[in-house]
Amino acid sequence: MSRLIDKKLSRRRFLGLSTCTLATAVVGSQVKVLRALASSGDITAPVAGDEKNIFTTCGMCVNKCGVIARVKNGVIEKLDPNPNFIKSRAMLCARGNAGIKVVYDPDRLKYPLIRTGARGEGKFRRASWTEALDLVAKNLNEIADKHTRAGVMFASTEGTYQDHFFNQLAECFGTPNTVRHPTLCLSSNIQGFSATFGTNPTPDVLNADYIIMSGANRSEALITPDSIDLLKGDGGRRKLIYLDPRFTKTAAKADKWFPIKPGTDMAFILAMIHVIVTEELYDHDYVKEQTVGFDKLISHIQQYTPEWAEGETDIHADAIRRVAREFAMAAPKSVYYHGRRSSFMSNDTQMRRAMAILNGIVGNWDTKGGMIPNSGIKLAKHDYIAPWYDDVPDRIDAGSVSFLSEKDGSWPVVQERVLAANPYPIKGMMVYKQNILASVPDRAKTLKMMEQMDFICTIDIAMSDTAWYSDVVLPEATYLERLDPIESLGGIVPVAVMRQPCIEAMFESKPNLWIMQELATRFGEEVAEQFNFTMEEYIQHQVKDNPAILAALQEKGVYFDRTEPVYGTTRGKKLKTVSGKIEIFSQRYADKGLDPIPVYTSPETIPAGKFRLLVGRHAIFTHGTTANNAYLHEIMPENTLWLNTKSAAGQGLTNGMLVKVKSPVGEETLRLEVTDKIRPDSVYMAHGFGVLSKGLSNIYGKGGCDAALIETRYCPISGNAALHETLVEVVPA
Ligand SMILES: Nc1nc2c(c(=O)[nH]1)N[C@H]1C(S)=C(S)[C@@H](COP(=O)(O)OP(=O)(O)OC[C@H]3O[C@@H](n4cnc5c(=O)[nH]c(N)nc54)[C@H](O)[C@@H]3O)O[C@H]1N2
Ligand SMILES: Nc1nc2c(c(=O)[nH]1)N[C@H]1C(S)=C(S)[C@@H](COP(=O)(O)OP(=O)(O)OC[C@H]3O[C@@H](n4cnc5c(=O)[nH]c(N)nc54)[C@H](O)[C@@H]3O)O[C@H]1N2
Ligand code: SF4
Ligand SMILES: [Mo]
Repeated sequence: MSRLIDKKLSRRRFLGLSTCTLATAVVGSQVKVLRALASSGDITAPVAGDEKNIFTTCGMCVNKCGVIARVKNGVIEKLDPNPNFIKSRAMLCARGNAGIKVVYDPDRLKYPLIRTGARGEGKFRRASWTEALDLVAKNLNEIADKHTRAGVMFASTEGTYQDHFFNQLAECFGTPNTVRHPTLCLSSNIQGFSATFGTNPTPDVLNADYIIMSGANRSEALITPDSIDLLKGDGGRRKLIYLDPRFTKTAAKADKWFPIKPGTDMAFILAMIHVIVTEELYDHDYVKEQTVGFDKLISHIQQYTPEWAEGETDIHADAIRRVAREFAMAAPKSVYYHGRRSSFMSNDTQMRRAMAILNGIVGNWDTKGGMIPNSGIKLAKHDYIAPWYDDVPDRIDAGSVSFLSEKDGSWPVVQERVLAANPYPIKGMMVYKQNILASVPDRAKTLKMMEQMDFICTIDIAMSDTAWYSDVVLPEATYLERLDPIESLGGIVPVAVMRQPCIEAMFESKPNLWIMQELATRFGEEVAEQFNFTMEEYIQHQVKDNPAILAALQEKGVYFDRTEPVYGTTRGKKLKTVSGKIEIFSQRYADKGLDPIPVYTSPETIPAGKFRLLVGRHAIFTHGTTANNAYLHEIMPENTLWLNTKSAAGQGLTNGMLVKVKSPVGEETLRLEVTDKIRPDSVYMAHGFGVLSKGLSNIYGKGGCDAALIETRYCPISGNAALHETLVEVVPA
């Protein structure tokens, strides 16, 4: 954020602007963008008559798989996987296939809406874009006048660079308060691995002989290519060890499933390190040359014996020893897979550090079958100059956690501080592609936070709960109707993708860039200037140093510069840590008063009659977003509460009955699923039901909402929400 760092430095960063050619003032209408696209050449390849096959990119989840849209007479008839798309191994999952129902959904947002009733009552009237945008600008400017520009926050989740424009608008508007999704998802993971390796690497799933996966349900929580590579034939060579309190689809595919006690993964890992160190199974040369702090680790892990860990994890000491030995024997083609979401417990960053250290000492860094630093496809950046406002204070969550991302902030901290107006009030909120009432812990608290706002505007494609509680709702064109920027998807084999409009945007929906440009003009000339380009120009600029990228996207729907991994480029070289080596002992952590080597603390004991609430993915849904999709809804019309057979019997609860789940912050009613697929001390529910919005007509009134039950807790190092620290009671409804 420009004004958070030194003014001169930020100006220097923005000097790049002078080198990029921006066209004269064009606030392109979407039609204009489409025309520009058509005139730029054969981005779409017509098949016959009015039939077209259009390469584009799935927008149903973070993976961004390659899609071929079959379009006939202006109607998308089918979505197929793009066989050229190496990242997803030419796969399109259930959600990807159901994407058509996002476009042709009677529930989709069609027109700008302005609230007429009380907040949450769901009374809106249709408005013109001009009226709605004028109202947004008027309100945000008024709030800025009263409370400085920091009085407005911008909340968003990533898309194919769409949220970059949103965050650019935030910066140009002049607020430091951007809150993005990482602290609801993976920020402690990134922090823990970066503190150790200087970067967050990707496990080489395809080539590893031994994979330990804990807290990552890759057969349901799909991450490409890992989900597919995990199941790929390896001649029976690869072993998968899986730790999860639930018997998931990944557990079903694993060689060994350990129903670990939730929140105790660090004990398992430290005990593995204990075995590997005391039995001298680590990579001696690698540890000596490429790591710092191993000597301190030796004394540190003496206390963490497998027998001790058995008491914590409920995994037999002999099994821990066996897994540790097998892991070390298979190295360097063995990985402790660290996954993505890290929002489990408030010690999550240190738990991820333990994972990273374990990987580090067996020498699997940047070698086939090990932990590989990500690479990406280089795209030219568009720079801009954000106007400067001297009265704007620091972020509202500044100083709250040890390593706060200036761009992303910490959602749980922001929620609490906005509510307390500490250290200053935030009275306006812009939301883009984020459903905070379903994804930020403690829905009642988030509602209170929203209630104290003078103005809320949400840009979405559906009437999410967050949109339902907004004052102005703006309809974005869906991903199949938009031209989105090129995005580099980093990984072991990186690819670049782009979204192309398959049909013209329906109703009055508009792409994000258009909405941002219209708001920018309302925030003044200086801001408008920063948005003075068409999407086509933006894309052309992205590929200015490598036009082959756009050509490949047009011809094959994907760009890649290699199909095979390249290993060892960083081996023996300085890593991006302070010491240049793998940091088993982190001086940076010590300097901040944090444990320099992870220290274990037990999770809270669960009293009789209570259960730990676990949340997690479902293969056919994306977060709280797709449950209302007509095709997907048919497969799973509501969520259930998983409860172990013995626990249910103990409480007189039976399969299929309606139960009340009570937590310290909320109460939800849903149907009980009695099952042996979960530990007796835990319950689980899928995300995405129990909605407040009547605008989600398929699922309104069905199932329960996990966010309504989860308490606000977070990791003090990364600011990541801890989603699994809440204990609940289950009683008949
Ligand atoms: N189908 C589908 N795929 C997705 C997504 C989606 O919404 N739908 N979302 C994407 C996103 S944004 C993310 S972040 C990833 C998330 O990917 P993952 O992190 O792999 O998925 P989750 O299901 O959130 O959590 C993984 C598992 O952790 C288990 N678990 C809970 N507590 C513990 C514990 O203490 N220890 C251990 N070892 N396990 C525990 C849960 O039971 C769950 O099965 O998925 C991505 N892929
Ligand atoms: N209780 C609970 N909370 C969680 C999780 C959980 O499992 N349970 N998971 C956590 C994780 S890992 C993550 S990543 C976060 C995700 O949480 P969020 O960041 O809030 O993301 P989603 O829930 O996917 O909500 C995305 C919103 O964007 C809208 N949308 C979809 N496509 C478009 C589009 O093209 N344009 C626009 N403008 N809007 C669009 C959807 O309708 C939806 O309202 O949630 C976290 N929070
Ligand atoms: S994993 Fe499924 S939903 Fe996600 S991008 Fe790929 S096809 Fe789309
Ligand atoms: Mo996530």
